Amino acid sequence: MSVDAAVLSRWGYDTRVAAALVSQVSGLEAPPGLVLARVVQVDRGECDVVTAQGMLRVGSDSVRAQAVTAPVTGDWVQFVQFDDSQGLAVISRVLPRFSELTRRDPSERAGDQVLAANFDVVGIVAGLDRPLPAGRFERMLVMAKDSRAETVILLTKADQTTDAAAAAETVRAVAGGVEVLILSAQSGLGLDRLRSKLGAGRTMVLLGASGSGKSTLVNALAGAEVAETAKVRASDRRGRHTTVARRLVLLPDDAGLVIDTPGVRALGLTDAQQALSQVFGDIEERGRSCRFSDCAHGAEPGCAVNEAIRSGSLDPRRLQRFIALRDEVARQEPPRR
Ligand SMILES: Nc1nc2c(ncn2[C@@H]2O[C@H](COP(=O)(O)OP(=O)(O)OP(=O)(O)O)[C@@H](O)[C@H]2O)c(=O)[nH]1
Ligand SMILES: [Mg+2]
Ligand SMILES: [Zn+2]
Repeated sequence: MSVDAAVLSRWGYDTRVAAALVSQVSGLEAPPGLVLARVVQVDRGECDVVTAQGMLRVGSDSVRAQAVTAPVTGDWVQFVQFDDSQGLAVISRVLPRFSELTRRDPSERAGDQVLAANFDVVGIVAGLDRPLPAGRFERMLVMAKDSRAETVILLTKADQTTDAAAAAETVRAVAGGVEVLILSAQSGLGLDRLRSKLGAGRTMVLLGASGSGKSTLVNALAGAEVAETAKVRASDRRGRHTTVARRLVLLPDDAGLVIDTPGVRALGLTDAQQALSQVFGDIEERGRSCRFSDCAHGAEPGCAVNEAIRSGSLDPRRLQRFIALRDEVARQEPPRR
């Protein structure tokens, strides 16, 4: 490992990044003196990146640059280091990602939006100070599974409820085997278990509604106020969209890295067919016994899924949520050729 790589390993440099580095540029001569960096934050066409020499601001103009992909938080990139007088260095390559969190653009005008890249774990955060809507979990679970990283559900603010264990059971019922942790940033409950999901060079991205407690968890892990937090509205427990940018935070003592994200307003889904079957594997399993192999589990005769509902072994609301998500995914997928 080069000296630079050794320094950057705290920031997540590992064999996957090394492989991505050499897998690059077929036919394209790599310019000499490329600097390797990880994107900490993207801000209006510029990026804060970390190199072996420290933090730096570089351009992310993907038109001027050869980069075909727009860099996002967590990306590994390379840029040409100019002599200081030449102004802002511009990223010339974004390395292939080993994981990415994607949502459909809420305005529906642009295509998919990549929220973060190159993380090992997705932490789906929900606050126990408010009701836990199963539909929202399933939606976030599909996104998380689609990202190619490990998933964990983080039920935080356990100090705000009298029965955290019961809430966790409700979530486990839709979580399809995903680990559910009960946490409190206030009392410190569960934080050691959360830390064990991280560790040197490992990155976790936090996903969840505004006010669910993501930034507070980042601060608890960091042991310092590194992220801004704000009270939720007392009237309806809704958050205030306090965090405005996705930011990669290096935890002290080589405890790993966390990407804090703003509360997502609209969670679109993308190319999520496979992830959908993971989250709703039980429905798919039952569907194999339907009379028609392409049964949509609507009014078809001999539908094993609807039979499971009649017999009480499947929650009809779960089937409704499955159908809604399945149809949403189908609308987004390009027609099969
Ligand atoms: N009692 C208690 N309050 C918490 C806990 N975690 C977070 N909070 C409070 O919940 C509120 C919202 O927390 P944030 O961390 O700002 O939420 P967020 O998910 O980052 O929200 P956005 O940045 O808007 O997406 C703050 O007032 C926190 O103090 C907890 O474990 N216990
Ligand atoms: Mg926040
Ligand atoms: Zn069926």
